[in-house]
Amino acid sequence: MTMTADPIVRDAPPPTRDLYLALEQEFGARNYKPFDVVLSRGLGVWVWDVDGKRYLDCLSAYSAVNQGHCHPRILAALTEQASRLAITSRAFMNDQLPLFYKELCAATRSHRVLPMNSGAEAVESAIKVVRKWGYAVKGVPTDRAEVIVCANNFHGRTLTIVGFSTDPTARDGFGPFTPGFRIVPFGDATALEAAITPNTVAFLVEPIQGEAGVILPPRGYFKAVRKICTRHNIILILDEIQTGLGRTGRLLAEEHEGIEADLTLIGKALSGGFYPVSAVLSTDEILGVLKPGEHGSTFGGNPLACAVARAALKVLLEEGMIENAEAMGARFQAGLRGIDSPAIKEVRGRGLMMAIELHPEAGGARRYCEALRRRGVLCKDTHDHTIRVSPPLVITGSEVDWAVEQFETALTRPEAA
Ligand code: IF1
Repeated sequence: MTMTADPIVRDAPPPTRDLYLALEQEFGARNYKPFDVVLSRGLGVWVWDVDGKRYLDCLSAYSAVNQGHCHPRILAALTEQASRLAITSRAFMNDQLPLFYKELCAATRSHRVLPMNSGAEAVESAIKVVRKWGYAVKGVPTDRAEVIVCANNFHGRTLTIVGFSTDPTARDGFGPFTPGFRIVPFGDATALEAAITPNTVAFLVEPIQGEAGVILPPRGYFKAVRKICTRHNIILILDEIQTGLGRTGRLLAEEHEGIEADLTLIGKALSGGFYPVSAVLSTDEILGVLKPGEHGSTFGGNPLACAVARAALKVLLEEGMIENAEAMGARFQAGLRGIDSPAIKEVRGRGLMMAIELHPEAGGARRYCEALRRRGVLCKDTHDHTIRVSPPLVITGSEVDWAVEQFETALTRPEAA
């Protein structure tokens, strides 16, 4: 590989915004089209770019910084542990993982935890576990296990996962794919029951479909889903990687539905945004099918990840962030619903997981996100016409009110924004 000379001369003045953009253009894979804002600092709900401009972060790294950027207590746990012991491999035990297990099981009423790193890894691990449960416990013939998923799902970017995506952008050009998945409409319990065969081992679903545009389930849907899964002895997997850890105003979004999953996936804010930490939460019967040597990961359950996650969970529970998400979500949604703009088709949300769907004639959500950026608010569009709105759960009432004013200007006078 021929390397070019170091583009950033070490004793030169700090690079300019344009140099950062040029370097990314020259050396980076182009799998994203980011807004051309170059961030360099974050604290709480605020982030600053390299020119010193401040923004209110209404994306929260897709709900990875529910606790706010650079939360001091999580940072302290990170630096203390990193100065003592970072990783041991799972060939040996460490003094953080058992405590992580205990505290996470207590908070989520789970019996067992499988620690992983990325959300997609947790999803992949769950698919391996439920297939093995199907063969070892349910008696499904080997290699015949089926998992049901929903149309418009988003569960990550690995090959198995994109193989059951219904988004052509996510799956086209990456085949062949993993077999053993059936797709049903989200929100339709009758369609779910009709798709079940004797080989079905699990139903994998998001409590609220995030990437699809914050699509809430019909009232009673998950109560019906819970009954169907129990009746047919199939595992209900709730992917709470985005909806979990306070985002919707509850620790887990399932609480709004009055049900309990058989297996729950969490990630993102499990580390407060400091480190990739994910987990598969379930029961002895289900996670008990994994025997030593059958599954693992170099970094899964490492002491640094566990120390960070223990602190992230602690501050989430101790600092009233979940209750704040409920209260500030109601205030934010009321403010957005009060905006009189012909561009707005619908405001959706639960807690601080929100979205503004625009009419197609409005000209596309990215245009309004650009206007918001000029007003000092960072948002992300999804599927052309929807603006996702998900600030950190530490947002205050006055910050919500200020943000709503910027949305009002951007959505009524985008050219003036
Ligand atoms: C990107 C989307 C959100 C997730 C749910 C599993 C995962 C995710 C419900 C996988 C990850 C991320 C991926 C990230 C952007 C973001 C995203 F826009 F892609 F779809 F949030 F909606 N389950 N979502 O939301 O977790 O492996 O990423 O840790 O791919 O750009 P991961």
